[in-house]
Amino acid sequence: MNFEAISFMNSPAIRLIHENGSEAIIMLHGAHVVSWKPKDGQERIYLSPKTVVSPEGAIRGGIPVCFPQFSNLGPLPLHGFARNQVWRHTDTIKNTESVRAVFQLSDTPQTLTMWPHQFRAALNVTLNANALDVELQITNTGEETFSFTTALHTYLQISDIAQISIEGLKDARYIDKVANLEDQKEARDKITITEQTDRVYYNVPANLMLHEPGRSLKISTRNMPDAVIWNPWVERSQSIADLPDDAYKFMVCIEAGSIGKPIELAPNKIWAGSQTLIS
Ligand code: TA6
Repeated sequence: MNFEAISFMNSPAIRLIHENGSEAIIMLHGAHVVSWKPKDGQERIYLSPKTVVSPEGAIRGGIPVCFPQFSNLGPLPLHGFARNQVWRHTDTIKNTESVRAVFQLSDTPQTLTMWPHQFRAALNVTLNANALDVELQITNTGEETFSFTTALHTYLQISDIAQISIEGLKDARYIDKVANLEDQKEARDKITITEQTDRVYYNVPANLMLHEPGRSLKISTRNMPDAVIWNPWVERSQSIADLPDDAYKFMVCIEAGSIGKPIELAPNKIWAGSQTLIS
C-alpha cells in the first residue's frame, strides 16, 4: 500500500496505490476523485477530457462533492461550494488491506458569506483490493443547528450508453427533472437510458448494480438514502462547454445523496454518509 503526492492537470493531487496494482487519484481541488482503476486496470471514473481546474470552477466528471446544497435546492450556487474549494490533505492511513487519504475543508470568510455556518468536512477516500469507498463526514463546529443536502455526484465511465442497465431501483419513488414530473414510481427492474435523464430517486436500497457487457459494478451506500441518475444525452452534452459533444455515450452519473430530507445537524454533532464502488 502506498500513496504519493502528484500533479494532475497541473494541480496538486494524491495517488493511492494498492499492492494488487489498483489505484485512485484525488485532487485537492474539491477533494475530487478523478480516477479509480481496479486491479484489471480499467478506468471506472469518467473525467471529461475538456475539463480544466480553475479557482472558482468545478471539475467536470469524477466525483464532485455536493455540499451544503444539492443542485438548486437552496440559494447557493448549483451543488454548493465544496467542489470549488481547495481541501487539505491531512492524513494517509495504510494497513494490510487498504490505503486511505483524508481531506478536510472548514468554513472560511468566503464560505461564511455564502452560508453562515461553521463546519468541518472530511472526505475519507479508501482504496481496497476491489473497491473504492468515499465517505463524507460533516461536523457542526458552530453554536447553532444547521441543515444541508448533499450528494456524491459520481460520474461512471462506461463503454456504450446503449448497452448499460442499472438495477435496484424498482418501485422507488422519484422525480423526473427533465419531464418535470413529481412523485413517479419506477416500474423497471433494470433501467436503460435512451434519452436525457435527470431523476432523483428517494429512499432507495443500499445496493445498486451497473451492468455492462463484460463487467458490472456494485454501488453500496450508507446513510445516503437517495440516488440520482443523470445522463445529459445529445443536446445537453453539446451545450455543456466542458463536455465533449458525444460525452453522453461514455458516462452515466449514479449519485448517492441525502436530498429529499435535509440533514439537521446540532452543534458538535457529526454526520457521515458514504458510497462504495465495488468492481
Ligand atoms: O445531479 C444531476 C444534476 O443536478 C443535473 O441536473 C445536471 O445539471 C448535473 O447535475 C450537472 O450539474 P453541474 O452544475 O455540474 O453542471
